[in-house]
Amino acid sequence: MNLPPAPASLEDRRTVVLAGHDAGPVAEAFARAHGLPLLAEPSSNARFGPNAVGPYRLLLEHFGADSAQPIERVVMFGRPTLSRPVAALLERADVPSALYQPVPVAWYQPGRRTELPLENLADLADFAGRGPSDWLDAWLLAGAAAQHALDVVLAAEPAATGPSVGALVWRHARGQLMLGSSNGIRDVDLAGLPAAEPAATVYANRGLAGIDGTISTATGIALGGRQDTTLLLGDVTFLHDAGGLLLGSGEPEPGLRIVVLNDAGGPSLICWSTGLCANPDATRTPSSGSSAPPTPWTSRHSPQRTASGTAR
Ligand SMILES: Cc1ncc(C[n+]2csc(CCOP(=O)(O)OP(=O)(O)O)c2C)c(N)n1
Repeated sequence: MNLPPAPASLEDRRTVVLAGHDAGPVAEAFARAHGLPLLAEPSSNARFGPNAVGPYRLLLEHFGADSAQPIERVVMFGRPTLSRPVAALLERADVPSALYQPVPVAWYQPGRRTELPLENLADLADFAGRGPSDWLDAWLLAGAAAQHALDVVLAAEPAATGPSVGALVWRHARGQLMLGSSNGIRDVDLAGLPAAEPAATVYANRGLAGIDGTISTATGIALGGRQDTTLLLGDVTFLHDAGGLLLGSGEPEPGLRIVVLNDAGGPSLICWSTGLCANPDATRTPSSGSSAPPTPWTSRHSPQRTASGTAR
């Protein structure tokens, strides 16, 4: 998708494009047309292209109020749900934000959210302005440095970690990709390198981020989409819906690859039961989390292996 380049008459503004769940490729096209950095969650289906900054979550402070280049405005597509730094940015009264909302969405309740809803791209363009010449470059440079630092940390960790598995799944998934709650999708948000073009259509249960029926949902997506489908999910979510692996006789076998991040039940459960993880972004580093190192179990969804709880 392409949009016409932003007219030169628009104001120069240090705006960021935030693409939350279900934003769609229009967010990428908008960022490109306006020369703005694109901060895109994995299930935005906009995490690609030359303006996308993968580890953006680590950089919001770098472009914070006291920095040399503070963020001035936020243009939002879809619903961001994944990280506290993003929530904190949206809460800032000194950074106006607007939401592209061509049709009403259930989660946007006027009076309860601060973003200005705008129905058309022309109004959004006026709000966003154009990125000053060094704005996008500053983000891309900082993004490359953060990605390099992340790669070094992940490479130094001999065991599989959530972010390292998430990055691999993101890189290799083709067709359709479903990302489970709660850390699977966050690991990809942190470590999944944006590609030039989208390689897979991404699905996730956001909003309440339910773990119910994750395997069943991915099975339906695989069968309905008739494409190779990958599901990344945590061990608790996997066990919670293990019944979803069962296929009745005569039911078609989905082309579903399941990657389970086995971290022995943590860290969400550890956070909840101990209250120690008030800031998951600070506590879930590649080398922290539960006491057991995560082990990815991968399996092709197969009816022969389902009933006995397989997927080793
Ligand atoms: C139906 C439902 N019940 C409870 C929750 C709360 N919840 C969110 S994540 C989670 C545990 C997920 O654990 P796991 O699958 O191991 O993933 P990880 O936390 O390791 O990413 C639970 C119980 C939920 N999201 N949905």
